[in-house]
Amino acid sequence: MKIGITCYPTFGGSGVVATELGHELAKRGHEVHFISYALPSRLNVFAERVTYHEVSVPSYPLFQYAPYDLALATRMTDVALHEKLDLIHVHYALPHAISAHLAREMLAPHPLKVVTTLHGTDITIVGQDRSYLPITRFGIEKSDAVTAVSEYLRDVTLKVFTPKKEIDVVPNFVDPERWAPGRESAVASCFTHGGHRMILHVSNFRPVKRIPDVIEVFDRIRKRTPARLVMIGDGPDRPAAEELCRERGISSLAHFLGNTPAVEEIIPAASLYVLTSDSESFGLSALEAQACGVPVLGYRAGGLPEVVVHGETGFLREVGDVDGLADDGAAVLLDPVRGKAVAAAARKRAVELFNAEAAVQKYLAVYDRVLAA
Ligand code: GMT
Repeated sequence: MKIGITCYPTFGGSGVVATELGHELAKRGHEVHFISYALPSRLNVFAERVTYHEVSVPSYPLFQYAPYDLALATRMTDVALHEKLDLIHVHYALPHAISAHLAREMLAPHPLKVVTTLHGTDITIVGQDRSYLPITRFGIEKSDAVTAVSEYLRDVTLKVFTPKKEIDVVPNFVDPERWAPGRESAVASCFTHGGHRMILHVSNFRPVKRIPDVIEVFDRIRKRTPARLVMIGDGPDRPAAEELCRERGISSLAHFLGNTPAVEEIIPAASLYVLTSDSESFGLSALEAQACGVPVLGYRAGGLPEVVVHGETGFLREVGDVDGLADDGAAVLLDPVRGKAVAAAARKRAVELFNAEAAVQKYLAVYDRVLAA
């Protein structure tokens, strides 16, 4: 099969999922063409059967906002025609599903199928803005197939957008060999020396992540057992988070690493992973942590309960219950037998339920269905 993939290339779960899917499809003999405005951060352009096509968006004095969606549709058309794509799989509805629809219209009667994967805020936040809701619904309805990364996201989509469309759920996945216990690099040990336990958070530091809650949870745990906080990623709420650490007098225990590559070499050294988002359609980083045998502390919100099983692979509390999360976290750190059991269960469930093979087969079944239609 010849598949075009469009995603946001920067740090973020939807681009990561799209990139990993592309690699997995290429490994299985399919030809994959990435179409985006920059090289996706995890894309290996040297992999066999993987090609990257950049979208250039020329500026012009009349354009206050250069129309990326049109430049993308044009590049999709060009790639589809010359590389003979069977379908385009877009990740994140806006504007990708609309651009793909435009490309298909421009190519007609040459056929091009469009598959759209909904990831999160394309449905829960930005897609619900009045300026975008009707066109998000249009993009969903015009797609030949639509998938969502969790049951939760599918249900929200059906309720809010009431599309005349079936939505398949294909949960996100991990490569269980790459995300595995014991794969930490020597560098990670600088956070655990002196008997400190590493408490980890990875995100884009946006309000939805409730970054102050991560620090509150950490501050409570470190009073009960020696610990260090490692914060990976960057975004608008990082300066306030650093300020909060200074106010609490815990700056020397809190390490803000920014957008660090090779996170899989740090996660296995952590004892707990904290993800305190108040809305998370899936929580890919929580899955990656569990695959590395790291229990997750998080809120019972969005699709996270589909990823983390309370009391088994991690701990979930109501949004804002930092005391409860700190109690759960400290309890598991102070009881090594329990800690090992939760870590093992986290790894086992991640590998069994969210492995790449299962997800790729589900996506291939969707592709086969739309191509046969
Ligand atoms: O929807 C977003 O905010 C962006 C998106 C991303 O690119 O990181 O995140 C969403 O997609 C991820 C991959 O499917 C999910 O793991 C995240 O939970 C989801 N983010 C939210 O729902 C806030």
